[in-house]
Amino acid sequence: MMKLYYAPGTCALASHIALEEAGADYEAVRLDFANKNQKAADYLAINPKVRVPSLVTDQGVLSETPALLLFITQNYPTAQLAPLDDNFALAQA
Ligand SMILES: N[C@@H](CCC(=O)N[C@@H](CS)C(=O)NCC(=O)O)C(=O)O
Repeated sequence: MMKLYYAPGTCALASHIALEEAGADYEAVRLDFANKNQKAADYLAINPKVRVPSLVTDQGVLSETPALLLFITQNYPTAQLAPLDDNFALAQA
């Protein structure tokens, strides 16, 4: 199962919404920035950029929001999160 690492009030919300809208099977892992969870060694092993979001997949870790959104969109086409039959329209989205 995929794991989304996020922190409240951050740009990870976009990926979180996309996973929910897609009906994806995933676990959301909340990081507490006030307690510097993003700097913990176990998280740095997932994302050395010290940032959220991170999406752990069977194929590896994605850690840039546009990449996560494209990956989710392409992997759940029936959710129709963005147009997949028009590359320009997809880029605009
Ligand atoms: N280029 C990254 C930016 C990620 C980013 O800047 N995340 C912020 C939250 S929006 C973060 O994790 N900051 C860490 C911190 O404040 O310590 C993306 O598009 O996902």
